[in-house]
Amino acid sequence: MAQAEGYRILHEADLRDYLAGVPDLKALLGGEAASWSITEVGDGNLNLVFIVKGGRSGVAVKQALPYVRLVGESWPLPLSRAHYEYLALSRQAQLAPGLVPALLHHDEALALTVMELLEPHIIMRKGMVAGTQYPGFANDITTFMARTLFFTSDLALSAADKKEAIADFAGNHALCKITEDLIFTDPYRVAVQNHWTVPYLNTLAASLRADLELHVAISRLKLKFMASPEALIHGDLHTGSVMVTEGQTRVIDPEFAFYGPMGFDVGAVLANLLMAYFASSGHERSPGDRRAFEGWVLETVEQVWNEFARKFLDLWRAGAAGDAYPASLFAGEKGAARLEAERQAYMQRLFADTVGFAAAKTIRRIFGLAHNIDFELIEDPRRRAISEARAVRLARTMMLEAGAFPTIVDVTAAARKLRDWQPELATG
Ligand code: SR1
Ligand code: MG
Repeated sequence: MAQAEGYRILHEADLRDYLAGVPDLKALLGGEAASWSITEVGDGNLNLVFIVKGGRSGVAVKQALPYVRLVGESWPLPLSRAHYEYLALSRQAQLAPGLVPALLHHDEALALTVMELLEPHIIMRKGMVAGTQYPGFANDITTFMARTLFFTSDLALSAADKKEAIADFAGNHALCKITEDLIFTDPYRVAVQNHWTVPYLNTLAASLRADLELHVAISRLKLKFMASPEALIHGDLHTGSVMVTEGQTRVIDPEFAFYGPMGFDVGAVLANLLMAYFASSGHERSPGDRRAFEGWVLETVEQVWNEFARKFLDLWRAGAAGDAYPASLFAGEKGAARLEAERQAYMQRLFADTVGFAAAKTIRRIFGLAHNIDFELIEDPRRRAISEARAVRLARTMMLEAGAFPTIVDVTAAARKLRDWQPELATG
């Protein structure tokens, strides 16, 4: 595979020499480079991730590979994604300080970024599989989303700045294409990379491929994803892109960032919480032993939407300097009241988008290429299929009947009803 000039895949020894050659990093790590411990820990789908520990402190190093790690060299992927990730992280650090890892160093040619080592944080998805509650998550993730989405939108930016910002991320189209294919297309057609819990979900998989109303609904969402540069979105905001302790939240991995629809990020968070909810019964050691966790998950689903909407609206009401909704068109008491009604209508549209994207994000994790450990770690395939079928049933209704979910409480009530629903499973 031809590689960009100056790029090489770093192995442990090269990385040690490389870091020792960057004076600030050498000093930060401390001690003799030869004694630094270097471990490759990447368990994501795309990149190499190293944890490096020196005599004084540690760092995390992420390097993009020229291909999709999950699949191999047969699926090339531009190294430029490291550039967009660095750009997004820099922007997010300004807009949501303390909620992303500190950036320490970036090397464009090596597609490599060195960041603060998040310790003792763990990937949130792993904690949730173990049944851990994160009481600060809803507050932190809603601050992150409200601030990054509002301040990069036309509500906060001039038209010129917004268009420049769109252009800054427009080259990240290969990553968008992954989303367009893996989320919005493949689960609904025959695709070699699709897989699901066989034989139990065979009938459900076939029904996705035959359901033209669903094909219309997912295609509308795809179009919205492709053609709605509303704000700088993270683009892959699932619970595997969040690192947590009980008290801290850090959002990582924005390599899919581009200007897209806000509901895609909010929907990703909600979908991944809902999948954790449906997977939970599959991780029970005794019947009902995770009920408290499940209650917290649904409470968090409600808080995420409600707090996000409240914070976003507060930012808008506090003074929107953007070129959308010019203040001169909404002067006086009547104007203010009309603008407030419009803000509510805006949030209602955003909620409908969020519900649709959450549904799409769920279906792709059960029938597409990239699954999640919430379901995958349920060892007994029959139990796994039951959890997955419940999640799909909710997702399908959310996608086809968004109007049946006017509020977030309608979503959590529907999820609660499906908690013990017994799906009919295929047998062959
Ligand atoms: C081929 S990449 C598969 C998935 O991994 C990333 O985390 C994104 O979710 C992407 O869709
Ligand atoms: Mg990722």
